[in-house]
Amino acid sequence: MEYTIAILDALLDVKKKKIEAFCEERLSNGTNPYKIIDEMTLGLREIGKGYREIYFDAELMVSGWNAKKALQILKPLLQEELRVKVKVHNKIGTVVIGTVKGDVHDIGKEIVDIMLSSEGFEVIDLGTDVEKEKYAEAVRETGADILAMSALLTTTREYMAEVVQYFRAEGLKAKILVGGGAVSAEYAGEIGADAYGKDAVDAVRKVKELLSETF
Ligand code: B12
Repeated sequence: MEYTIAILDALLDVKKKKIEAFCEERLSNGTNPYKIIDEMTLGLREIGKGYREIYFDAELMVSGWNAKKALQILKPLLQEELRVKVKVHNKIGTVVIGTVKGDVHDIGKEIVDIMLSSEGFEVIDLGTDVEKEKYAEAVRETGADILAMSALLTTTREYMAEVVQYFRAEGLKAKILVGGGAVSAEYAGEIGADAYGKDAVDAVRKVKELLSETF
């Protein structure tokens, strides 16, 4: 799937009006909200590709704002599906999620949160710029099975290694899943994380795999 001119236009609209119309137009054509999120992700990546050549900090900020607005519109629709699924599944596992210290990118993390919740997992979202002690505290308090960390910057992904070491040193048993634009399967292996997820669908698959290893 390719990014579309329509999503680029909506994401880059400084008046922040087009994104709503974009979502409404797609929804009225019967497009699944998940598909709209996919289209938006491709648009954001395209903007990222042109960063410092075609697009600059202002465009990054506007696209981030518009993407969050779209998630606000789409989340309740996804939660409708969620309610139906959760009834079927009951509680099947708890995941603590957060973007690592120094990193404020949270759109991808939110999509992962939505997807995991819609599969019936309980998700505790710690937000962005999360320190290792806070991850550990949340895992201890909730008895979470999985810690999921996101990083979009090559400079902040290094903190994931610190969190993994801290969890092991503290004897925390939660499995550690990592993802985000700055992370790869190879990097996940290097830092001793238990799994890597390349997107939100893969995140759900990996969480299920990790849980089946646990029980
Ligand atoms: C929007 C944006 C911003 C917004 C973020 C708004 C927000 N609320 O998130 C703002 C303006 C704040 C921003 C700031 C900066 N940004 Co920025 N940003 C982007 C941009 C264009 C889109 C990010 C995004 O939302 N992508 C879409 C989401 C859906 O994709 P995703 O996060 O990768 O998530 C998917 C998967 O990775 C996965 N996933 C994500 N998290 C997790 C977690 C787990 C556990 C799992 C399993 C999976 C998973 O699932 C998601 C869904 O499929 C990217 C470009 C890009 N290629 O992504 C640059 C980008 C990430 N930014 C970049 C930079 C440099 C910056 C700044 C340093 C710029 C500056 N000069 O200040 C600052 C840093 C601020 C900070 N301290 O964090 C660089 C990073 C380069 C690098 N490799 O280090 C990028 C790649 C742009 C570029 N090409 O240079 N940015």
